[in-house]
This record gives sequence, C-alpha cells and structure tokens, in this order.
Amino acid sequence: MTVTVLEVPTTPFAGQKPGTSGLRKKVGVFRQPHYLENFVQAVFDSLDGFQGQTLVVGGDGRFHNREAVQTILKMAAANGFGRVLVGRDGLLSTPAASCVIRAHKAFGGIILSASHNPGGPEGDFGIKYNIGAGGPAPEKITDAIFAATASLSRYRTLEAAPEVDLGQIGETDLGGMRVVVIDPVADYAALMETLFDMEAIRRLFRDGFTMCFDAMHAVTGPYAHAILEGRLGAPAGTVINGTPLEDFGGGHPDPNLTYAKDLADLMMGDRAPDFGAASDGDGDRNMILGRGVFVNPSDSLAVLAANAELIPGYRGRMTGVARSMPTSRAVDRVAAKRGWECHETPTGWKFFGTLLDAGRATLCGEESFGTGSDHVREKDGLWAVLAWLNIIAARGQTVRQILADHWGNYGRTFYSRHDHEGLDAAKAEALMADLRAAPLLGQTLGGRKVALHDDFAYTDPIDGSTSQGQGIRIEFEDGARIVVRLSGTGTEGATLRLYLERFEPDPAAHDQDAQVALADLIATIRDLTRLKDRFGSEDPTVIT
Ligand code: VG1
Ligand code: CO
Repeated sequence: MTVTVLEVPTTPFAGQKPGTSGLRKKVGVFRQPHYLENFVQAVFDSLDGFQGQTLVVGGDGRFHNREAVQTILKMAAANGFGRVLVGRDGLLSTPAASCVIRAHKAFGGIILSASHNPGGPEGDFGIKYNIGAGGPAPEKITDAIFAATASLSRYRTLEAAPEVDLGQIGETDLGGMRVVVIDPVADYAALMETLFDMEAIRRLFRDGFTMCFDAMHAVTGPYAHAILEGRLGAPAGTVINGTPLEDFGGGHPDPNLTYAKDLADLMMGDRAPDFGAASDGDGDRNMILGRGVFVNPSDSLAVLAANAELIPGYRGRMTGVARSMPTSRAVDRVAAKRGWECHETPTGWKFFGTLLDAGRATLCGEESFGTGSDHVREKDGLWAVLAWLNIIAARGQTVRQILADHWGNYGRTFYSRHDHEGLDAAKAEALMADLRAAPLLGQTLGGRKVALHDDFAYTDPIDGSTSQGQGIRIEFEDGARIVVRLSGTGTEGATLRLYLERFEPDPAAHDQDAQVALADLIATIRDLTRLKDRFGSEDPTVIT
C-alpha cells in the first residue's frame, strides 16, 4: 500500500496551555476532531532537528491511550521522524519513558497521561513532551508549544495508513518510519538492577519480610510484578490491583491516604504487613507506609537522602538535593549536616532537570508523593519503593524505627497539605489576589510574627530562566511556614492547596499527630483567607 503525507487544514483551539505537567483535559475535549492532532503538531513545530531521529511514545493505559498512540505514530512519520519506540500495548510509565529516552538516545518523547487524575470516558486525558535528557520540557519549550497552538493552520499525518499492531514486540514500517514495539519494563528493570542492592532485598523477602504494593489498577502493575515478585522473589500476591485498566477500576489513581484508603487501612490494622506502598496512574508517585505508620513524602525525601550512602548507586556520589518550594524543609537539615547543596525550585519536576544534568542535585523530591534521582529525569514511584527496601534491608530496622531515628537525629518537621478541590475558579483567584495584597509583614497572626510574605519567584541557577507567581509564602519568626497555591493539574474548577509546616527539635514531642501539632497554623490560614465565608466550608477534601 502506498502511504502519502497529508496536510490537513485546521483552526486553533483555545486553551491548549500545558500546566504543571503537560496538557490535561477531559477525555471529551481530547476526542474532538483535530484537538490532539493540533497539539501534537504544535509540539513538532516547536522543535528543531528531529528529521530521521528517534521519538519515544507511551502512556499510562488510560481510556483513549490506544487511539492517541496510533494518531501520534502517523503524525511522527508524516513529520519526518526516523523511528518511534513505543511500549507494548502503548504502555510506558512516566519514569520508564524517561529511562527509554535516555537509554536509546532518543530526540525526545511523548507521554500520554493525566497522572493521578481519574480516567475513563468521563475522566481526564493528558499529553506532555519530554526532551532528549529524558525530562519534562522546560517552560521555554512549553511556552513555544502554547504559542504554536494559537496560530496553527494545518497538521501533517499519513493518508490511508494501517493501524500498527502494538500487541507484539517487533518492528514494522509506517510510511518510511520504523515503528519498534518494545517491552515497556525491560530497560527500566535493568536500570534498577544497577542502583540497588538487589541481593540484600531478595534476602529480606526470603527471611519472611512482608509487603503490599497497591498499583491502583494503573501502569505500575507490570513493573511491580516483574521487579518485586519476579526479580526480588516477593511472594505472589505482594502486588495488588496490578493489571492496568482503562478507568483504573473506577478509582482515583492517586496514592494518598484518601484515595488509597484500603492500603492505608490495611497498614494501620492488626494484620498489617511490614511495608506498604502505592503508586499513581503513570507510576511517578509513591506512598510509603510501615506497619502502623505513614511516611509523609517530605520526610521520605529526607530519610532517603540521609541514608543514600546505604544504596550502592548513590554511595560516595551525593552532591546535592533539590525540593519543590512547598515541600517541607526536612531534607534541608540533612543537606546542611552533610555539606551538600540544597535547592528550592517551583512546583513541577521540569524545574529539577537543569540541576540534575549539571550534577548539582543527586536526589530530589516534592511533597506531592514524588521522589527521584539523577537516574532518570522524572520522579519515580517504584524507584522510591526499592530505595526504601534497600535501606530497610541495610539497616535491619522497621519503617517506624527508621523514622524515629531520623527525627531523633535531625528533629521532626511537622508537615501537612490540605487540598480544597472543586472550588469556583474566580473565587479561588480572588482569594489568591487578596492574600498576595494583604500587608502581612510584621503582623502577628495566631501569636506568631510574620517574617516573610511573598509570591515565590525562581531563577534557575544553571540557565538563568525565571519563573514568577509560584505560590504565596508566609514565614514566621519561629520558622513555621504556610504556603498557599492553586493547582496547575486539575481539569475542573480550581483546587486550592494549603501547605503547613513547623519544626520540632524536642524528641519528647515527636509522637504527636501532625494535624494536632499544626492545629494553630491551620486555624491561622483558615481565618486569614476567610475560607468558610468564601466557599461555605473550610473542610479540605484531601488531607496529607
Ligand atoms: C501536582 C503536584 C506537583 C506535581 C504535579 C504533577 O501539581 O502538586 O508537585 O509535580 O502534580 O504530578 P499541582 O499543580 O496540581 O499542585 V503527576 O504525578 O501529575 O505527573
Ligand atoms: Co503522576
């Protein structure tokens, strides 16, 4: 069959603006004729020099993933890519996509995911472009893509091209471009073997250590089955909800105490295994639990940093750490003790890329259940789980003991995030504007004096690029801190995020519940923002 390149006339769609992590919209929006095609063409139009090069394509398997992959394959061929590597069945977790881009020296990659947002015909879909270093496109590129979407008049695809069979590993030709269907797990699993003491973890399981990994019917299932139950010998049944479903079984594939409630309940109950973990829709987030204990993601980052020397892949090569601004400053204390660089960046993994590339950060993390390192350029859920297993094996301690020791050594940073989802967007914007304008500096709020009040701005120390308006910070003289920002990943109304933090050096006070320890800060920010007056309720939808 002769396949010819077709130029399809089109007109721009408003609002194709990538947010914290790519373009996310309702499935119905993405299924409009030309919607996905326009965005993909805008991505290609913003890039230079990819003729004959390799593109990586894969997604988290949510509803519309399959059709979208076929569309992108035809467009990649029509635009002149030489080769596409695509995960079998169109699957690649976000960290695995980053790994494949790097391992095969691809020009870049397209990842189809709306991460932790629900899927299915009524759910969300998303797409993002990752650069050749493996990480999310920096703002310079996402801005260019958005600009291109606004003036698009045609896109290129193939006429009369057959669907590519994505179910079989192998190679085919598509309009002169090679399509290589790869095992989505192989490169990633091989990389994990180079980082961790796999034998020590194998021994742990052999000696009866028990674990429950909840893949939440999302993309990590095949990876967790292959690595935990396959290579590490954990008993069958260790991985639950391990088959990716297009609608994630109707759930919210977000590994937190609200949406992974079954796992949280199991870990707090009498029959809890030694270790519990979960990951999100696209496999880049992780939640860590021990028997009877939840590890706050900010603490998880600090513990991983403090124990990195116990992990073969990091021994003797820690240079620095980086965290997103709203993430607690627990890791800063580790960096200060070890003499490492410590960077504070805006929310979103794309801000870590330059630091990782330059060797200025080895580990990085976000309070939103994201931890990772310079092994790829995305946060990595299963990597964090393996890192914890490695540390547990090396220290011979329970999660609870490891956490208590950490707090004993560094003090405890009480931390919580309160999410208020589904708010009226205009009212949420008004709250932010009021809070930005309020003359808070020097005032006393809830008995604490305000020492800093700003809207976080960032200058990248490597490439000098700047980003404004990244979240309002209110810091007090005693070191306590409140951060307020609006989500950039939602698809409905607005989500307000309140981040609360207070340092406690006294070990005798470490056992309190975080909500109790932070109660006064919670009251302060609710009063200051008049949450109840504005929205009728001041109760968060999700508490972490
Ligand atoms: C949220 C998190 C942020 C994370 C982003 C993408 O963004 O707060 O830390 O990087 O999701 O994570 P926002 O703008 O909604 O607060 V994922 O797992 O969607 O790739
Ligand atoms: Co995610």
